[in-house]
Amino acid sequence: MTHGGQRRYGPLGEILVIVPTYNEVDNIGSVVERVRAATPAAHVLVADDNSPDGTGKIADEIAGSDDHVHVLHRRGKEGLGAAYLAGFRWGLDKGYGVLVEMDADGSHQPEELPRLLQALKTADLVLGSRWVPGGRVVNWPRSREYLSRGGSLYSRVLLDVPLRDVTGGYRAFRAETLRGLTRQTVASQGYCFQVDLAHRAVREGFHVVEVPITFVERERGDSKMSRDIVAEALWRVTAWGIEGRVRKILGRRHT
Ligand SMILES: Nc1nc2c(ncn2[C@@H]2O[C@H](COP(=O)(O)OP(=O)(O)O)[C@@H](O)[C@H]2O)c(=O)[nH]1
Ligand SMILES: [Mg+2]
Repeated sequence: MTHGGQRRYGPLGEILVIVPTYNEVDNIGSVVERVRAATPAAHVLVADDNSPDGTGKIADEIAGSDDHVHVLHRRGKEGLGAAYLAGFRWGLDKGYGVLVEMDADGSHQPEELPRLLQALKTADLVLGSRWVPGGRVVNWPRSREYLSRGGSLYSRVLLDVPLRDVTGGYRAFRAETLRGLTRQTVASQGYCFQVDLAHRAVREGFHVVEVPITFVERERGDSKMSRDIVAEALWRVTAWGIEGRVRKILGRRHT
């Protein structure tokens, strides 16, 4: 358990960048190439949910000629959360010291990864943040910006999480942080997975740092955001909020 400040942090160890993919055939080559150029020592794991467009096959081809690139083939589309959990397990089993989350569509710029890793030297978890000073979003429709800002605000208020960008998916975890966060089952499937992990990190007392990023909306392929994903996030965050409040009230009664 950590409380920021005085704590001494160990060396980071080997880095694994996990890129979940579902139908990213036009993006996967470029994102892997950019990660390899920006952080040559890091390994990349593509976690593909058997994309019908052949993303997994392209990833295999890249992995065939680069020993720093790996592919995790999953049976079918099970959501972002499940793909990341499988990727984390793969990386933790192999002994990586840092596990990074990064979208395949170029929204999370690999060139900013060194800054996230620098911040992780004195943190347990680093969040790439669009909503801290210096952070920004390029080419997003208003509707998406409202949804994202609203989602973060709702999560912050309901869950008492002192973070600006709670829903973002560009993050760097120390392996020991991740082990602590996934000790209890993570049921979140869609994008509320990100809220779930941030909330757990704060609750467990981990030192979480937000680093400004420039998020660039995808130019190729389609977003997988859907009504179901928003609905899942809304009900789960609301349920966690109520649960937290009930716990507090019961806790007070006992004292
Ligand atoms: N493996 C896997 N990846 C997914 C799934 N849903 C989304 N992704 C990936 O997660 C990342 C973020 O999704 P995206 O559609 O760009 O969401 P948006 O940026 O919020 O519109 C992309 O790399 C997607 O390919 C899924 O069910 N399984
Ligand atoms: Mg995207």
